[in-house]
Amino acid sequence: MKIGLIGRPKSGKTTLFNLLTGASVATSRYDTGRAELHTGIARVPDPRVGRLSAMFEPKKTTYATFEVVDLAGIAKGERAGLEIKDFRSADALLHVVRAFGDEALGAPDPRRDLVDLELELVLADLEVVERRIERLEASIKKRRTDAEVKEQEIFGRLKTHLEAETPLRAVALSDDETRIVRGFTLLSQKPILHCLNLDEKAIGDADRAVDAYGLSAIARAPRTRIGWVSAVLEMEVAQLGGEEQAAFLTDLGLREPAIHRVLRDCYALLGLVSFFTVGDDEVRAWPIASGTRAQDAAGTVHSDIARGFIRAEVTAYDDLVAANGSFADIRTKGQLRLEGKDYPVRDGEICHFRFNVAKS
Ligand SMILES: Nc1nc2c(ncn2[C@@H]2O[C@H](COP(=O)(O)OP(=O)(O)OP(=O)(O)O)[C@@H](O)[C@H]2O)c(=O)[nH]1
Ligand SMILES: [Mg+2]
Repeated sequence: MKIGLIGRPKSGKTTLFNLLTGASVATSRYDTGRAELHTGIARVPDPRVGRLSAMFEPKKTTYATFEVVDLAGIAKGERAGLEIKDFRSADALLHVVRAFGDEALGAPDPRRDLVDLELELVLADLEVVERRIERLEASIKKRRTDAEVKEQEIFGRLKTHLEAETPLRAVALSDDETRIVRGFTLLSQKPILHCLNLDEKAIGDADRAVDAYGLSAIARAPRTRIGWVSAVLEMEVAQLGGEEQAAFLTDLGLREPAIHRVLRDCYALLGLVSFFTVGDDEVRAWPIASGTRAQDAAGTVHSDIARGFIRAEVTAYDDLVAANGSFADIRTKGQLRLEGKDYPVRDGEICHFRFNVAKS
């Protein structure tokens, strides 16, 4: 799963990309903001993984991850940059919104930037949708097929919404319709997290920022979230370790680095939850779409395990912690459940899959 960073030039996208992925790509005050694309992997902080790892002392501890792509800034009316394939295939968008003053760019106006960006997405989609409708019309004129007539009806409906400047993420589609539309990688259909990049002096009032900038209505829109970070401040936090970092965060009135929350928000925006596998070799968080069946969850571990799936042994995280990691205790207490292939695995469950190795 992949999240795409988007926003105006110099809003702090690359700074945030570096924070999310632990990379160190030059930010644009130093390089001249060439239209290059950065890709990286973000690790999702999860205290449960740390706890399990402390209990099992495995050789290896693996956190859940997702992919991040960082795009060059999109100025108003400049949509060409949105065409990049690696970006269009993102599953969700992280919109970095400048909420800090800048000598060259002036006072911030997050609400304007939000509205402008949504409009760019809508206009980009409108181009795609109109092009598709033209093609379909021409094709139907030559030879009418039910499939194309249906597609024409769907795209016609999307066009109406886009013309009313409604992002498509607010439009309900059936599974069938979703499948038909998927290949067009429509941008306004992707869930979005607008992340206010606050001035470092403003983080004391961060929780009031959404109201202060007049964004409450937008925050309630479907599949839309608003979060905040101060990218510059987080850079300082990231450079400190252990107790120094803890003391610095306390001074700021923060319980944890703000970037941790952004990472978890992105993970949730992508519709992902984690199940865990534990053992002497590895404690690991596996990302799955919320509601994934046990057999498909097994498939994320290995396709052979999905193919030879027999049962999943499932334990709740809290129960395992209470038993201090003892599966013998869990068994005696009747807290180890055997579930079949259609069982929807829930966030935080510890799974052990029983399977047959297929003989060919
Ligand atoms: N004061 C302040 N400056 C910031 C903040 N975040 C980023 N900057 C600065 O803004 C400049 C641009 O940051 P980048 O992260 O390169 O911005 P970008 O959005 O990737 O820029 P483009 O790729 O050119 O669109 C850098 O000098 C950053 O240090 C912030 O929260 N506060
Ligand atoms: Mg950049």
